[in-house]
Amino acid sequence: MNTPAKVATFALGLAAAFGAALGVGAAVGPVDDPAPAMAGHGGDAHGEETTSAEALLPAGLAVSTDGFTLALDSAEAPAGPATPVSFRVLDADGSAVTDFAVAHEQRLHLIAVRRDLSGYQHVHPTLAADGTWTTSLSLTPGSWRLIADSEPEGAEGSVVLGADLAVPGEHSPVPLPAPAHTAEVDGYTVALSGDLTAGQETELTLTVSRDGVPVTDLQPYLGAAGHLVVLRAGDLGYLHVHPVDEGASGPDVAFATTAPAAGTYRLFLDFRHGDVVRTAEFTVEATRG
Ligand SMILES: [Cu+2]
Repeated sequence: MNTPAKVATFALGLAAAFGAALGVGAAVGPVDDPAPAMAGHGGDAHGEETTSAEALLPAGLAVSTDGFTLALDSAEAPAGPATPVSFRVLDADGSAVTDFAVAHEQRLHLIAVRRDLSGYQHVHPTLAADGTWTTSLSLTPGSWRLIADSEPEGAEGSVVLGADLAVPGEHSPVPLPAPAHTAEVDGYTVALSGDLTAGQETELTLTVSRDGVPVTDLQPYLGAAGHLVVLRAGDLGYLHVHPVDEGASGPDVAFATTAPAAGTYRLFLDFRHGDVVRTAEFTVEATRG
């Protein structure tokens, strides 16, 4: 792409982002002229600029956002197959939140993953009356990231908070597996079709089979035929993923998501069959939009 075309595309993206943020669509100005959109960077428009920039950031990168903070009871935990971990979600006053809305059948979804993207776990901690969440995690030595996805009372939707958990001990980082469109787990084969494209919502379809036979009786898990989590390699940014058809039972399960930028992402599909939840993992490269 030549430079003027790049600039025009950038301006178009910017205008679209501001249009969405302002809710004014084409009223922003001619899309081939960057000036009207750039004018938004002036003093009064600061809030809009922030909204636009945040729209390009994945969730889960901050320990505090939207007035809420993820407070781990300890920033360090021992390695082990069932290490207890506890934490609280604090509100703007520093008080532990005790009331959470249910989303995907749970009041809080906790993702735990080592910073090299190994050891992925998706668990549902238990909430005590004082606002303390507890669970147990299978931890190996290394630096872990905990991502809590919930809707605390007073929030206007889902709040995703992330915190680091250090697990002492010797370890070697696990290299990220190469990009692939199929994953094997426990005798199941999961095929991935669709791509990730920076800045564009795309549909990803995962197809589950066993011994070459499509699985058509996937059991509902968290209110859908599967639950997909997408994390960005490099910073573990967390993408929101929406099931396209919550009533699907397989073999296809479709999701829609938007990669914020080109780069490498790791996909984790949790699906339930024969009363067991399994996770299929894929490395996917998001292309430039
Ligand atoms: Cu969950």
